Amino acid sequence: MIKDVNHIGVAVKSIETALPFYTETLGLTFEAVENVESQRVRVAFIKAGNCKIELLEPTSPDSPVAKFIEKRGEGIHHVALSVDNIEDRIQEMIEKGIPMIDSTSRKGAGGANIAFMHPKASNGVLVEFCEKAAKQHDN
Ligand code: CMX
Repeated sequence: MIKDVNHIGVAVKSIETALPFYTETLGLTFEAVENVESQRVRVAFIKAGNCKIELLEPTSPDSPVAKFIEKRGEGIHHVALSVDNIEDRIQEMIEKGIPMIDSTSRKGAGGANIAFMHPKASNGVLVEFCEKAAKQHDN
């Protein structure tokens, strides 16, 4: 049911400041930057083999990512797992008694359909289901 790790989300104060570590020091490839208005974040994708690192920069002080950084500092924010048929996967989790933050999918970066589980289901790790959009840039 889980295909692979699609990306790892990392909360940062500034994409511009964080990016050179990944691109210059590690030599990974920067792919794209995008505003996800609905979630008040700017997102940068970095390719790391079959996985991606997704830098998340808050675009307003009331962004959930701004609150995360305020509470916990910069660092790993979520792990996103690739799935097909996301609505079915969400229903499966609900039937298994897993608390979902999203009981139906919403749009994430790259037009993907995404849904978050409550971190109490997974030892404090925020886990995202991620279903590629039909014409998404290989995200
Ligand atoms: N890691 C661990 N725990 C987290 C967390 C994180 N990153 N973010 C939130 N939580 C915890 C909260 O502390 C809270 O715990 P309690 O219920 O025990 O107090 C719980 O999860 C719920 O969090 P909340 O902020 O109160 O709930 P909301 O429903 O308002 O929002 C969430 C939850 C995860 C959607 C939001 O906090 C968030 O991070 N939104 C941004 C999502 C994002 O990254 N979007 C960018 C694009 C995504 C993509 O395409 O990949």
